[in-house]
Amino acid sequence: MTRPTRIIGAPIDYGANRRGVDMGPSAIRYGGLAAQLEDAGATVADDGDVSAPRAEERDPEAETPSEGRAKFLRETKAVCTALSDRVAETLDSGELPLVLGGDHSIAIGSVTGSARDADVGVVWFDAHGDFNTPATSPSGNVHGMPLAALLGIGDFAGVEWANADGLREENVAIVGLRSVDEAEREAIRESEVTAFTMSDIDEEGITAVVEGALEIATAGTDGIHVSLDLDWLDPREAPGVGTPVRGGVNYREAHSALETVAETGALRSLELVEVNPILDEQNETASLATELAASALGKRIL
Ligand code: HAR
Ligand code: MN
Ligand code: MN
Ligand code: MN
Repeated sequence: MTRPTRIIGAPIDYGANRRGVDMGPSAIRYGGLAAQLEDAGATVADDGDVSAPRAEERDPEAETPSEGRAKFLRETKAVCTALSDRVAETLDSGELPLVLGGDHSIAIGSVTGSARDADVGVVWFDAHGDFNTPATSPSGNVHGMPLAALLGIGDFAGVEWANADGLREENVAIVGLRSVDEAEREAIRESEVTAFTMSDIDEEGITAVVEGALEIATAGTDGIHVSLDLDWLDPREAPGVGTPVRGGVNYREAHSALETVAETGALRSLELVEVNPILDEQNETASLATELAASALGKRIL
């Protein structure tokens, strides 16, 4: 009893330091996505990719909200605006959008689309907080900023295209956090967002933590968006990511987490981001991403 699922690729790497995640959508499709989703009982349609501005048109420092840096924000805006529309249209037609990144900046498009006409909660599986702003970012890379952008933190306040209408801080849970910049840490603390760190997972176990996160994301909302950054997993399981951080969840914990998501029946939209085929080994990170998507849609492994 799965909703029909529509795949939307967002092949961009403007938000990241290292090239390669723009090939993520191809690698994930090639890694057997459609077959996995059908195994989960889904009917699958593929929309192809949203178009991305070409590299030679790039101007890294264009259109940063105010002080600070956000590289390629103009290009990110163009892609995210198109993606947001596609996600909203997909939901309107009763299908579940499955967005393939691309770097994590595309979440600005996915979540604004998902939260356009509904109240949504977000579960953010990630090693990183993604809570920087142009003023606090040590790198200027927008993939370290999408949660702050969606919630209108700092300079992102009132940035219409990047703020998610139907998303409230108290419905956001980050899961698996283990790499966070100082200013980011402060901003997360000051917000109503809940962060579950790897230490929380050590102490309470993956099931209790994910249940806690889902409680936060489903409280008073119409459904949840799950943003799965593959660097959430330990680099031993998912080597093909641009910013690996040791000490992540293992294969079984990851599956268990996404199976717990499926059990809520509240999944509204899903995205798989930060797969970097250039750094991957035998496309294993991309195929792992397809497996985890299937788990989120209700496939059980024993
Ligand atoms: N916090 C660092 C920065 O802002 C690292 C960015 C995060 N990288 C990601 N996102 N893959 O999860 O530059
Ligand atoms: Mn991320
Ligand atoms: Mn990350
Ligand atoms: Mn808006």
